[in-house]
Amino acid sequence: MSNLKFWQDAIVYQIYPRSFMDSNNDGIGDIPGIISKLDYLKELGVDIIWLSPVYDSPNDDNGYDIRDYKAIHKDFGTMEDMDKLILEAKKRGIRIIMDLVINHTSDEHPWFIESKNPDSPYRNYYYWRDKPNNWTSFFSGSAWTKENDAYYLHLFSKKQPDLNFHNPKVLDEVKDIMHFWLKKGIAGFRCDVINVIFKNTLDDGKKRLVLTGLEHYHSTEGCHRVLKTLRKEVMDHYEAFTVGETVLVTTKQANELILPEREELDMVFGFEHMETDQINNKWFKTKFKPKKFMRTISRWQKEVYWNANYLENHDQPRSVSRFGDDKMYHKESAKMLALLNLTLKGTPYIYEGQEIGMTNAYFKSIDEYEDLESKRIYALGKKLLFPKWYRLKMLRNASRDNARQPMQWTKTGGFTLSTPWLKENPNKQDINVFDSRKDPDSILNFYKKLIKIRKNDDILKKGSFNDLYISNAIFIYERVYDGERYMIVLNMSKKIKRYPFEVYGDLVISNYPDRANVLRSYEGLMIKVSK
Ligand code: TEU
Ligand code: CA
Repeated sequence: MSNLKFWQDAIVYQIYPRSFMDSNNDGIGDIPGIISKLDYLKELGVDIIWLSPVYDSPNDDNGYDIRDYKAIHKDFGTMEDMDKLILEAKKRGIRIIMDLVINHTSDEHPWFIESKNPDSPYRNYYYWRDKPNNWTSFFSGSAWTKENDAYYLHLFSKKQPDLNFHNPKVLDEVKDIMHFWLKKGIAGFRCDVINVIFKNTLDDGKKRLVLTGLEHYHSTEGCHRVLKTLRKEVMDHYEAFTVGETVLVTTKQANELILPEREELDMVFGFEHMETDQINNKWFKTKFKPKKFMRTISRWQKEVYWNANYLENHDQPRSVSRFGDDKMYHKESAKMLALLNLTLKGTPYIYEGQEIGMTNAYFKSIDEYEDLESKRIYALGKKLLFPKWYRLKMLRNASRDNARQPMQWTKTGGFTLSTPWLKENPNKQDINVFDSRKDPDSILNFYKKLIKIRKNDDILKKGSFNDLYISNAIFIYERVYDGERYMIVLNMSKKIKRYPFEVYGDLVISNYPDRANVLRSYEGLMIKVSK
């Protein structure tokens, strides 16, 4: 691999627009707010912004339920604001990718409203049936809801009816939407739950603890066909890329979606490493086991053609709270995780706030949560007679609101002057952009340093990956390119550890001020090994 594509040679930063920056003080982040922070992102070294949905939506699932794919939600601004964002970003050498949510629309989308009439030409845009099957939804409960005399399928909330990709008209609509945005100059799409869009049959599924029905719609041939069409008829006409959000895929399935000769997607977000601290589903957490985690990352590094490397997004808890120690070793562990995120092979994705070490929310009451999934699971737990403290603990560990608290710009928040849509974290006092910029030793400045190193470095960008050592605490791997070699050594625990073998070379970057003959708590370093 000699010449990288622009998306292989980029740092991607995910913005969750509701929580990033509020420009008009209504408590909701917006597009002008994003524009006002472009210089900050430039300074950080961001090349591409992935924008979570900003389309018109009733916000049942914060924009992942789209009412109009060609309009901007009034909370976020106007189409002019959006055009300005694309332009202002471009001036700074930053490209924008949009979230493409095509597995489902909102139930308030005109297509769905029309489809309620059995004789409408839109009937077949969705899955309407006389009787439901036994499939269950990603948000728990049946995947079917009754409307008038029929049932419609929704893999997510009942306000997110699934589109029917057996209908060629649906595919045409999607092409049209993609052209619309690409013509505006965006650089591609993050494709929401893209590997479940094509349902083979609507037969009953094998009973499973979660997601009964999965085998009928997961990574189907029909899905591959749809992706090949979108690639050929849309994506190939632009300088743009796609990153798929692909739930429950193996490395083999990932490759089947992204290998260049397949002509489907460019890269995918795997979930396997995010599942290493859970039993069966995300609500049942186990203690974080570095060995399992690192083995999984390592396997993806070795087996997948090109990785989208991430530790956080708008659905996941904060990485420093989950894989590090957000109290005693906040700085050390956040920087160690930065090293992991930015020294792997593939395209690194950073989620807003990760670069300053924002933590989980630690809400104490159900009233503080906003996310529909959290509310549903809390109610379901009650039905199942889980005690209240336990239900709150489940949310504290795994609620999506952990990632959705407003971005912490200053000691007082700096996100809005009014009441934010979701409570701010009181630790904004200590964890915020303003203070981080001034402190040369901050997490933010560590990210900047690391990004700068990566930008001018063929070993990190193009080098091969080999794991050298994985234990319950320590992860050592190397990146090799053109006879040159980096060794990355990470202690993923607070225990002080001996080196498993001697490591020689020049220190390139480390999260401790000096080097010692042991690995200190959450120590992470990168060493250039001489030829
Ligand atoms: O997420 C898909 C998905 O399967 C999950 O990660 C998920 O929503 C959840 O955490 C289940 O436990 C995507 C989006 O990222 C998510 O925000 C949306 O809610 C979902 O699709 C539906 O569009
Ligand atoms: Ca606003």
